[in-house]
Amino acid sequence: MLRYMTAGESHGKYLVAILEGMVAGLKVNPSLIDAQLKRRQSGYGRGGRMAIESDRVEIVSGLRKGVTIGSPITLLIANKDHSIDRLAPVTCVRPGHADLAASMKYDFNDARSALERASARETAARTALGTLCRIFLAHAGISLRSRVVMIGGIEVRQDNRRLVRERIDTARHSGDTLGGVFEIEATGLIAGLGSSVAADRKLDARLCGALMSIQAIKGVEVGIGFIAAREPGSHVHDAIFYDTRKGFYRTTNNAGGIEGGISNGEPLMVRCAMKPISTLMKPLASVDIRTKKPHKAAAERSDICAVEAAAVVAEAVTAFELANAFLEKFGGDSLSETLRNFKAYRKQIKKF
Ligand code: EPS
Repeated sequence: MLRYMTAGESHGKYLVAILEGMVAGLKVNPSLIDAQLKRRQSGYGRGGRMAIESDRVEIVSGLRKGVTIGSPITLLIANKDHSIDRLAPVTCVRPGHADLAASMKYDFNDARSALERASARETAARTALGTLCRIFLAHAGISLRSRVVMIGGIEVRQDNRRLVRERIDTARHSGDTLGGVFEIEATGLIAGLGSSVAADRKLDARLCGALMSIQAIKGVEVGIGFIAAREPGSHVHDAIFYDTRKGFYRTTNNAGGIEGGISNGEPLMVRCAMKPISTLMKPLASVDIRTKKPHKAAAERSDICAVEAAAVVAEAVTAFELANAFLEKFGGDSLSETLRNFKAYRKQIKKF
């Protein structure tokens, strides 16, 4: 079993991730993690913070000579802006952010203490640990990618990038923010990851829960998702074919690669809906939590649109869930043992 924990505040000294359960014998090239951290910092519409930070990972445990040794792996990302103790209090809580509910929950009269951890800055830590999982998955031929499908109501295509940028610029000039939809695809999966018998081990349930845990994600669908609800079964389910060379295959993938809570060998297709960033430069009405008087919500440095970044985070989060499901199925304490088990199962599937 793989598990992780992250720690760190948006303007604290470090973001930290501890990954436990990764097999021994995995060679880790930190520059692969840095490349994903850089991708996470990019995208049109990011705020001033991204010009300050140049996220890089430092691995301080779990490796010997660049290779995992089975012990917990600790990943650190230093914050250049670590001004947490100097930052002004936030009392005019932002609608949409954790500010009000988390201040009530933890009994803070300064929402700064709540928002520092709730911030999407935490996703840098998850991107780092997810990339480690991705390095592991590559050994089994599994790869992941993502695509932004829609931003602020405009479908994103190769030929309309300018239009999308203009939409983001318009939002910026009017003190507003934008959300969107992105898609994650994982290929190279074998049938049988997850569970068709235990609710808490269903691959779709775990994936959707994990993706919903990414800041600002409000909806997740697998395959054609909500569209399946309005179409007849004959248009929804993917017919099954057999060929002696290819084995079992489909010509459609409306199920998004998961049937009955387990991978079916087709590409995994998941879509996420992200709400607009909740910090508005033209703030909504709110209330000062100290005076209880009406006051515009706080407006501090933030992004206009971070959908491209969220897609990178979602790749990493998906990689963790797939690596976890993979290790659950094939077990093993070393990479060679896990791959041996995997190859034996692959042989069994080929003969089926
Ligand atoms: C983020 C860093 C943050 C924000 C953003 C994500 O930096 P700062 O708050 O210092 O400007 O840009 O956080 C939020 C959108 C949020 O709501 O907290 C990052 O590294 O991704």
